[in-house]
Amino acid sequence: MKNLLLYGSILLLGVACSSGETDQETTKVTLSGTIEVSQLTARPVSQGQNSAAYFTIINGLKSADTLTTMESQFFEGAELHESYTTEEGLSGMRPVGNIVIPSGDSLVLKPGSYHVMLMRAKRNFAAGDTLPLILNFSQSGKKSLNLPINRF
Ligand SMILES: [Cu+2]
Repeated sequence: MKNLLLYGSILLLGVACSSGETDQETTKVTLSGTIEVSQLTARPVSQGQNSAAYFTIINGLKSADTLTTMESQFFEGAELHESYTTEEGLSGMRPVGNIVIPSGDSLVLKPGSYHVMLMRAKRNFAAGDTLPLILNFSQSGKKSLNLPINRF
């Protein structure tokens, strides 16, 4: 009888906790349990030249994940860059190291901001082509993307 009462109060506690969590829903995205990548696109490129890839990463995991490296079989190198403009109006870009995406947060790559710099293309990519790119995450591993080429 004593045990039954105890069990009952634990159950009640459990219910109280879970309803409390839903009230405190402050994350920007729903936790789907996966990393999702959307709004994929990349710039046209001629062999030997550089391209840039853009997309949005949504972290639907219950924990943070880190974008570590990226690779494409059709480019000699690929790295995460950030475009910047100084107070003097000078603009440029610099490599960004590993980037942490908190749980329920997103990372937007777009022109003038974060982008994947794709270096020295091994072939031409024109509008309408598809460019394969692999993203490596510390928690969720490899993510294979196919980016449609678009003019900007
Ligand atoms: Cu760049």
